[in-house]
Amino acid sequence: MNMTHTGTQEAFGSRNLYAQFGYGMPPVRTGDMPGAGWTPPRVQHFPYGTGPQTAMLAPPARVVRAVEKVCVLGDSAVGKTSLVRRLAMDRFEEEYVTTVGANVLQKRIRLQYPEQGLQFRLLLQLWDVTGQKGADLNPAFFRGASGALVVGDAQRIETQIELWKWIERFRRVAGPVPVVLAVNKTDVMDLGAFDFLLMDDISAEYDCFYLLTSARTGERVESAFHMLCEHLVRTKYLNTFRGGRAC
Ligand SMILES: Nc1nc2c(ncn2[C@@H]2O[C@H](COP(=O)(O)OP(=O)(O)OP(=O)(O)O)[C@@H](O)[C@H]2O)c(=O)[nH]1
Ligand SMILES: [Mg+2]
Repeated sequence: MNMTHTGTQEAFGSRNLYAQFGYGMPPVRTGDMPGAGWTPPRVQHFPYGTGPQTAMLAPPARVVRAVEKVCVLGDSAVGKTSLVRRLAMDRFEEEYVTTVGANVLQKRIRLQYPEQGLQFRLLLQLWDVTGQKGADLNPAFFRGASGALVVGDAQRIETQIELWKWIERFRRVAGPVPVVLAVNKTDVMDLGAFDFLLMDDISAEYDCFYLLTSARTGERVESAFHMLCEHLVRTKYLNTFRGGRAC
């Protein structure tokens, strides 16, 4: 194939093509050296996104901002307040002060979806709801929630058995929105008080995942909330997640 008379080579000269695209200089032959009257070739400017240098860059992501209510539920003293405090303030307290009613803290979370060219900036309103199931538990705490983190205690099997009741109580008011389960206090985990099969069953029954967390060490606390936000965005905005079943 004759490569000597292509338009590109006529415009730039083969040596300058090498220099422009960073391939290094070709072997210099004496006959190629510019003599008197040689002028440097014009540099070609490509419009943004059309040239060989920029063809591989992804376009900038479109930003979607949203405020989402997320509930944190589970039996008394499983560590709900501690998980929310760890996420929002990166702090942990040994002292147990039970929550009366509900407390609300906020946390900003960003999620990238390069395939869709979207970036989600969520302002999470974290509703840390009391674990007391008596008159204190107001269904208004769950109303309008986009998802929930339902928490059990790795040292107390009875709090894990109760998880499904919390999911049902929650979805009866909030609808079939995403739920993530957290079995908390893995730093002091008692393997005799933890049942993998039970957790597998509840997760399968209610279409959710579970994680083992520790509010004390911070282990998987961000992952648990991130996973919940992932499901939330996929169901509510991208429509690519199979949401949990209504109860
Ligand atoms: N070792 C250990 N202790 C924890 C962890 N998370 C919470 N705790 C302790 O467990 C106790 C109860 O924690 P809270 O976060 O107040 O529990 P809660 O679920 O909000 O309780 P209620 O508000 O009464 O429903 C406190 O003494 C915490 O310090 C953990 O990951 N590891
Ligand atoms: Mg609390």
